[in-house]
Amino acid sequence: MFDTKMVERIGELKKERNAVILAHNYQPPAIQDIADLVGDSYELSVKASQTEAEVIVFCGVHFMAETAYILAPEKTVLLPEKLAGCPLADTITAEQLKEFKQEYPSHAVVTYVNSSAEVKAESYVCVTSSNALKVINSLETDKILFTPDKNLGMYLGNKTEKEVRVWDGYCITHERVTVEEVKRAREEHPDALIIVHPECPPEVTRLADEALSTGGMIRLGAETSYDKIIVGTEMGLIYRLSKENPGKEFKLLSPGLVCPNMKYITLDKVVESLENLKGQVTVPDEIAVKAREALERMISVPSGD
Ligand code: CIZ
Repeated sequence: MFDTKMVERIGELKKERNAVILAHNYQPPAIQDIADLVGDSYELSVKASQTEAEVIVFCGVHFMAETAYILAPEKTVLLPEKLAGCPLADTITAEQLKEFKQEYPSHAVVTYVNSSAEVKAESYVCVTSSNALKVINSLETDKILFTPDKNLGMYLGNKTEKEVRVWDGYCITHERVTVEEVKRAREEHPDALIIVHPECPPEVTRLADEALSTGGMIRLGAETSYDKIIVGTEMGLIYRLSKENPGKEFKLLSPGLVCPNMKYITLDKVVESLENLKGQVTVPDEIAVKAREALERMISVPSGD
């Protein structure tokens, strides 16, 4: 089927199934274009918890679909490609987190939303990069165990007065960005603003002009007076930034900023998923109940970095 036929078919199936399509900012252009909402994990979680649709097609990776199910267990949540995982989420298991907690029993566990449902269930609160600092500063305790992303955790540790101990996980895509790439971008584009994601290594975030979540990058893209912006996050965001700000130039900081997991979902997989309700994601009740508490604490703190 040609793309236009598939887009039409998706429209028909959406009506038949009473479905909503949510797509992460890192999804390929064709998927962003058919989505009802394109956003970061915070925005997509809020939408999942509030939608009146009966079916949620989640175009992203597995933990995002799981999060949608935990927040809206009465809905059918579909992930059109089951291989779409998150290597960062896989860097910690619930068992490992239990051991980490035993080592630091007086610390509160703050978990990045890029984590499994089981890990969320062992956490006090979840965060996204857009509200992590606000969440940490809102907690009564001064001692934080941050999982699983060490780079985001160290970034937050430098921004807060609190003690932040980090788990040794990282995003393989953001971890690849180097200091040399930032220096080269500065030399080649002295008139540009350089923004990076806080999942990048600390030496990279230190050299950039700003470290921001994808939601923060979208806001900055619209508001900045710079007309050239070098972007240090997954390439999918460049499409949205360029589409929403046609007068500005957005360039990818590093050719390595491609997450293969975010590219698995295609239009034909969305059609197949909606036709056959293929790729349903669920979470056992006992895990979902505890994970929901941590996610609801996250959602109660507004995003905006
Ligand atoms: O929170 C998210 O959606 C991710 C993975 C990155 C970001 O900064 O939006």
